[in-house]
Amino acid sequence: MTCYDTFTQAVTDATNGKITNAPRDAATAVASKTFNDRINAVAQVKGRSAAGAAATVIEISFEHRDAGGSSLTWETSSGCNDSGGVEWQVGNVSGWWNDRISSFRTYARCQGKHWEHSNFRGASTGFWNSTSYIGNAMNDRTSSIQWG
Ligand SMILES: [Ca+2]
Ligand SMILES: [Ca+2]
Repeated sequence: MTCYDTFTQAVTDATNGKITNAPRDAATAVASKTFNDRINAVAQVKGRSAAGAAATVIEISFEHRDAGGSSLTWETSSGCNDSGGVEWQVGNVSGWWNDRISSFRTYARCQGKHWEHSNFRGASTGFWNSTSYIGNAMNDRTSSIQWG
């Protein structure tokens, strides 16, 4: 996990330089259709390999509701497909981000399912594209995530 001074820098790194002019503020960025479309546009479609491909952003998680506070950008080598099942997962959201997430937005045809405990146990959200508030049952409780 890497910390960045600005969201712009985080996105530049996450996309391997494909997007270098994202807004400095993550909340502004994810509210922008232009930004969201560009993140999706540079995503690699799962199953198609591309040498030197950009890293694909599959979710941006936020500390507070309404895309507020600190942000965490989840990147993978490709996005999700529409065939069901789980394409990506993280079994342990460790460190400062454990039990912090209050809102999120997904990209690259992925939907995110947030779990209360590590290794996909306890309460969970559904597979959601985006939420301005993860709900009282899951607020500040995410400890693992699946994307499909
Ligand atoms: Ca929070
Ligand atoms: Ca938890």
